[in-house]
Amino acid sequence: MIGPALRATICLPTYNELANLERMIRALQPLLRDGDRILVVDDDSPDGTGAVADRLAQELAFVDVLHRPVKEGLGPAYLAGFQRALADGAELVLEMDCDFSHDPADVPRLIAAAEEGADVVLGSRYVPGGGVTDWGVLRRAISRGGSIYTELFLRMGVKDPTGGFKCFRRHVLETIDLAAITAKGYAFQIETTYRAKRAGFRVVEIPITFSDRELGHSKMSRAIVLEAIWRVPLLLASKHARRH
Ligand SMILES: Nc1nc2c(ncn2[C@@H]2O[C@H](COP(=O)(O)OP(=O)(O)OP(=O)(O)O)[C@@H](O)[C@H]2O)c(=O)[nH]1
Ligand SMILES: [Mg+2]
Repeated sequence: MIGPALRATICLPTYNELANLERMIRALQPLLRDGDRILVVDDDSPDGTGAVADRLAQELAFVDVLHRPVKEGLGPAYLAGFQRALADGAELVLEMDCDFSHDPADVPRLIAAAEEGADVVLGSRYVPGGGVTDWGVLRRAISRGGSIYTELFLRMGVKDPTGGFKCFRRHVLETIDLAAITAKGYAFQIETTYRAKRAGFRVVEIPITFSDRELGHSKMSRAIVLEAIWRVPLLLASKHARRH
């Protein structure tokens, strides 16, 4: 590590994750260091996830909850979470699914890579040592195809641009124009990394193994895939992606 440990906030977006949220927070708890926090961003889940988040926040000093009134997709939920994490003084801001597709045990490796100098760390399925378990042929094809399509247009040199297990240094989020990002699904993951790259930040991929969720239901949809397909070429044209 270069310098002292950096305070991290893990943003956990939730929509109907009643079966997963408490398990996830309990799994993350022993991995946190002094000052690290978990921020649950719940979009008024009908299954009551928000109430469980409130109970956990009462019980555990390192848990915060951001309640949003309407389900707007992952992108807007993360943007609200990032603002809150930055306002609370986080030096590192992490993104992570709350369905155990991302292994909580990998969090310290993401943080370590940032502390060793990366500006953005991507948990990557498609670098040596990474992978996907449980997925059928169709999901694998969509994911690999999405990575190849993205690289074809954007040339970021990133093997897994649609992944959602990430760590940003606060300076990155302060620099890229978050307010200009309107993407909701995979396109949000691609756009944040693209803006960071275009602004000259150092993006590093570290291998992760992604497992299909065991509990609860996926919110992946055709609309999310289509959004990424039309937004990626537009990013190329976006002048706003440059550093101001
Ligand atoms: N706050 C909020 N969270 C969301 C929203 N959509 C998805 N999430 C959460 O984002 C994380 C990832 O969503 P998933 O449903 O697992 O979707 P996915 O990971 O893209 O797709 P799968 O791989 O099929 O599970 C989970 O923790 C969800 O609860 C949303 O609109 N608002
Ligand atoms: Mg998932």
